[in-house]
Formats: sequence, C-alpha cells, structure tokens
Amino acid sequence: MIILIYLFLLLWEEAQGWGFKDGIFHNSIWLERAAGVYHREARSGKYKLTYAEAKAVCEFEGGRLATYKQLEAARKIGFHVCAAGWMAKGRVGYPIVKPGPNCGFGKTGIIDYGVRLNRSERWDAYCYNPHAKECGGVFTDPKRIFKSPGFPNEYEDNQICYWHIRLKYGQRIHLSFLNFDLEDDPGCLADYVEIYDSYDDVHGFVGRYCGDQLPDDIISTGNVMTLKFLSDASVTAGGFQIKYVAVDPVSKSSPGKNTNTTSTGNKNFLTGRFSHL
Ligand SMILES: *[C@@H]1O[C@H](CO)[C@@H](O)[C@H](O)[C@H]1NC(C)=O
Ligand SMILES: *[C@@H]1O[C@H](CO)[C@@H](O)[C@H](O)[C@H]1NC(C)=O
Ligand SMILES: [Ca+2]
Repeated sequence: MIILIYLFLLLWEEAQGWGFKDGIFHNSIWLERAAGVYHREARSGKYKLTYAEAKAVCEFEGGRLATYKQLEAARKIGFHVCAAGWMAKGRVGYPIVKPGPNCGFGKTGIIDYGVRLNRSERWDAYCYNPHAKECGGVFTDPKRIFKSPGFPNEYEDNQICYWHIRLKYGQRIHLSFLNFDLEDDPGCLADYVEIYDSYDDVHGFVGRYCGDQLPDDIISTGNVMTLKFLSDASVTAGGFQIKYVAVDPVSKSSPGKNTNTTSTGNKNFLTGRFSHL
C-alpha cells in the first residue's frame, strides 16, 4: 500500500511537469515574445509556477524574470498576453494592449497584482533575455513552413528552440521535411531535432533526427505537436525547413483506433501513445 502511494506520488510528480529527465532540466513551453520579454506557461498548464520555479525557468534559458519596466517596454511595442505571470522581485501582472472585457478589466497597460507576499502562489512567468537567439514559437494556422534560425544560412551554436503546433481539436498534423542538414553523429548527441506527439518534450516521443537525410513524413495522433531543436557548442550545418498541414478528421471510418496502418509510403502514422524515452 505504502509502495503504491509512493509510486503514485512519483508519477504525480512527473505529471506535474517541471523537472529533470535524463539529468536534463526540461522546459515547459508555451511562448510568445517581444523586446526580449517572453511569457512562459508550465507544461502542465496555466498558473502552475511558484516564484522559485518561474525564476528557474528564465534562468535555465540564460535570462531572468522581467522587471515591470521591461514588461511595460515590451507592451509598448505590442506585447499582449492574457495571463498573469511572475516578474522580478515577486511582482505579478500581465501586459494588455487591446482592451477587452474578458482580460484586463477593459484596461490597457500592465495589469498589476503587485508584489506577492506569498511566493508559493502559482502563476506563469515573464522572462527577459534580450540575447536569446530568436527561435521557436507557437503555431495555430492550418499550414506553415518553419525553419531553423537563420535558414538558409547555417544555424549557430548553443541554440534551443521549441515549436508548438496547436490545431483545432480533431485535426491532425502532417509534418514533412523540405530540407534537413544537422551536424551528424551516430546517436544524434550533438545537434538534433526531436519530435513529440504531445504538448511537451517529455511525452509522446517520436524520434530524434540529425545528419542530412530527410526524415520521413509524420502524422500526429492528436491536434498538438512539439518540436525541439538543439545545437551544441561546436560544428554547425545547413539547418532545416519543415512544413506542416492540418489533416481534417475523416468522417465515418474512424481513424486512430485499431487502424492497421502504421506506415504507408513515407508517411508514418503514429499509432497510440509512445512510451517514455
Ligand atoms: C500561499 O499560497 C499557496 C498557493 O496558493 C497556498 O496553498 C498557501 O496556503 C498560501 N500560504 C499562505 C500563508 O497564505
Ligand atoms: C488493413 O485493413 C484493410 C481494410 O480494413 C484490409 O483490407 C487489409 O487487409 C488490412 N491489412 C492488414 C495487414 O491487416
Ligand atoms: Ca553542433
């Protein structure tokens, strides 16, 4: 019984999200940015980060929690996020550009919850990192092409980018690789693209890719996918362009469950959940 409870707690811990996998601090991810400021939400969803966790998230990426002034400077050039997050010195607020009844009480400016006495409260985070190399993003359009930073030039060293594709519920995501050239090594330990059939970089691992062979097309099981690109401290290469298109649900004949198709031509249909790495 005690062991069961312990196991449950372990699993719960993992499901909650922040933390280490294979000795690496894994990021949580939803991200929009302006003027070196960006918003981050925990992998487990909105309003899940304590002050200490929010700080750790920003520092993990070489930045720090944004100050009120930095958030306001970003807001002035259009940074608008409808979610309260930690700033430096334990302050909480969010930047509103367009007034709306459902966000910011119809006001514009930084909606300021003030300095929180209770640092265990859970909010999102606003990080400041002007030197971060711009990469990654959240895509919701039905199709798009995205590229490694600087493409068609070579990518730089020490990059970490996350892309999230979130489509309408019921749609699936069809990824195809248009160009692909990363530093090659047998285990893809140096530079790689990882693909996850889920909303984070822990669950639904599909594969890790490097070298210059075009990976096969991939179709998600659900409406969300995550891609991670990482480059290490030396040796770069040409980079990549990846295209995705939304696949609308097939009427009647239910796809997904019990389809016997795991591969047709060069399309990998992801069947069911993937086990953890
Ligand atoms: C601080 O906030 C947390 C999370 O909302 C809550 O569980 C806790 O009771 C609060 N502590 C105090 C002293 O109010
Ligand atoms: C897969 O399903 C199709 C249609 O239901 C069927 O015609 C085909 O024989 C099946 N293939 C295998 C390998 O079971
Ligand atoms: Ca490299």
